[in-house]
Amino acid sequence: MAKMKRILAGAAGLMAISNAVNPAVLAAEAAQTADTSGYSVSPAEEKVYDAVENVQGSFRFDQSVVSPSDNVFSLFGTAATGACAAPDFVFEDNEDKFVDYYLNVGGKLQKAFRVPLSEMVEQGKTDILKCSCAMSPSIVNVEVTGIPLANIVEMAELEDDIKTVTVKGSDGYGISLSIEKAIEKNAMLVYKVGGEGLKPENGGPVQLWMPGAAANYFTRQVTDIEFSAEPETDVAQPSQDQRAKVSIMNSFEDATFESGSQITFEGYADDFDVAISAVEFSMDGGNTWTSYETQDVSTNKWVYWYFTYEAAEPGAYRLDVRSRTADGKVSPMASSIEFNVV
Ligand SMILES: Nc1nc2c(c(=O)[nH]1)N[C@H]1C(S)=C(S)[C@@H](COP(=O)(O)O)O[C@H]1N2
Ligand SMILES: [Mo]
Repeated sequence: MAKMKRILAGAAGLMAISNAVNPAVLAAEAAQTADTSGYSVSPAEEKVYDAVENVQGSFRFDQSVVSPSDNVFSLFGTAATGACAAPDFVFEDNEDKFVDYYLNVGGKLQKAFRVPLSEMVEQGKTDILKCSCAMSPSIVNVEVTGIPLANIVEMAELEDDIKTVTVKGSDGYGISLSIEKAIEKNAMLVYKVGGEGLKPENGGPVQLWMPGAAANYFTRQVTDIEFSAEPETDVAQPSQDQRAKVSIMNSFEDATFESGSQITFEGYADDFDVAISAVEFSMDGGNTWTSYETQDVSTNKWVYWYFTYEAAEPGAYRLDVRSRTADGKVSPMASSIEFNVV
């Protein structure tokens, strides 16, 4: 049954190719068999793809896949946009310099204190966390080591009216935030990224990481942690057009595959502190989507997905991918890749 369906789809696809030279015939055919004969993306784009309805494949995801290290270096590296713009992650093994580095903990406290970085290292925890830009598609997922901000909160012995924390960098930058929210978002004072120390001139030795919040919360070169009784502020929402991020990461040298071969597409999906609930695939220009649920995902990491598709009949194809979130948001724009089957 499934095989027969595929043959039919393939035959229709071949027809679309052979008719492509004659726009009138193609238009007439498209009107008759709009769903299976192929589709063109926009009137301006001449390319016609063969359509596969309800594309089937095998799907899996793995949240512990890390970004290639050159991606980590160039995260937010598009200075032109101004958003998330300074390459921050230049590595250096500087653990021996930690002895001289202190974080000042103060504000409305009974007694201000300093935490030596050397002491923090003893409490260090390693995890894979994401850092996602609020204004651009940039995201990295990387192994970081740091101490939970919760440890500092505990050391501070706060009075009941102290609800707000501001983690400040050497340039005075810092966003005030409810202590509860910061802890809920797993705020960490990170001193190692990708297994190596953060270089001081690039945001090290300590950077605040809060994976459920956008990158602008990631204060570089932390020097001061200030507690206050100011009213609590919630975490700012990222730009709506960056919600339900999705991207195909393959870069095929020659995207031509033999009929019958297995093609594995891969990429990420993320939505800040909202869980990704599904990754969806279309090979008929968005007429039909095949949805794969992603259950029990952590919002501290990206969702790195794999979709293996068996190349069917020869033709020109396009795969579109989008993500769906636990609160019903769908990627405003799908990520796409073209390939040919011969
Ligand atoms: N100390 C400090 N930390 C900072 C900033 C800053 O200006 N000073 N900019 C923030 C912003 S707006 C972003 S998007 C993130 C990540 O950007 P980056 O690649 O410039 O570090 O750093 C954040 N941390
Ligand atoms: Mo930013």
